[in-house]
Amino acid sequence: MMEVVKLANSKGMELEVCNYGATLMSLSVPNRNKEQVNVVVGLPEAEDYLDPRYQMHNLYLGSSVGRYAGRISNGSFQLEGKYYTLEMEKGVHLHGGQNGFDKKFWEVIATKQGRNPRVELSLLSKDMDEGYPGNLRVSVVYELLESNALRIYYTATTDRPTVLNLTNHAYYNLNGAGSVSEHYLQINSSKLLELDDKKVPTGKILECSQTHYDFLKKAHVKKIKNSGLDDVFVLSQKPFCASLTSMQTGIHMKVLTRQPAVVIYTPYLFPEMELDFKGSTAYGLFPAICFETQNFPDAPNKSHFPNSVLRPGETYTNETVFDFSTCMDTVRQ
Ligand code: FUC
Repeated sequence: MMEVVKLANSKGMELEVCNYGATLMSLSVPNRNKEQVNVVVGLPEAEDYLDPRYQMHNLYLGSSVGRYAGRISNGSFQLEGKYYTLEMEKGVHLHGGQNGFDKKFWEVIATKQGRNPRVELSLLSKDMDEGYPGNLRVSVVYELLESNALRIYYTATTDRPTVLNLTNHAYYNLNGAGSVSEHYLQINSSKLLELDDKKVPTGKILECSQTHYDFLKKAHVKKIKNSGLDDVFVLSQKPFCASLTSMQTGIHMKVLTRQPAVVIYTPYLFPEMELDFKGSTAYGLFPAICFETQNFPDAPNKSHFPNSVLRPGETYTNETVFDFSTCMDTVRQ
């Protein structure tokens, strides 16, 4: 059954989460004039996420992605001497498969209103779900901190060794509409993964300075030519991962995490002729940007990448904080 939980802190921040895909449907934060702006792209109603006209586009709007976020080469991996095959499309397995965590009904297990309001959702992914071994118990907490930050905290445990990579797939636009082209972006990374033509990591790590993906210094998102970013940045100076600033609304967002990487994704266009967005919002070219904090894609097949195996008795964690503030007229450092 579909459930929607709304949370609000005392500083004017509000969110909506639905249990289908443990999806972040909206996130309102105050702009520099204290007016509310929804900075996360969503659909009008929770039921709209079930609509095949939405699902056919594989957008993962605000979804919790798993069991393995990102791509796994040849749709297979080996673990403890056993070979596992996963669902595959065009030669790769993506975001946990056809029926990944984004398409499951999670259970709302606790909601707390008041100061630092939070909601916790849980999911049991059964042994061999989408081809992955082990009964995996996953939980996500969405918490609004009184400092005007959203904390997203994933944990998981298993009864058999498995591979795992969880992330949230929210698309941010700090103007609440239009394009993020004029937003300032900073990425605290000097290295990114080389990708092949299927967007699978080759195993090689490149220096950002050798590419036009150098965002160590703040620059407009529109600095990226062609079709935008869909890239894996290696995070080595934690927890500061990235920041995004809109001079139009004065909203500044900082992303903080201890994950090994962030996939930054700027879609070129949304299918606006076919889909209605929350608030009947109109978007443009480069409508939004995702910060998918996570392990390296294809780590199950690359032994020199960070460990992606979870064993019985261990607890997987991914904690990411999206911290909001406003600035008057200058670019925040
Ligand atoms: C990101 C990208 C993919 C995909 C998806 C919707 O994670 O890496 O290319 O398009 O999101």
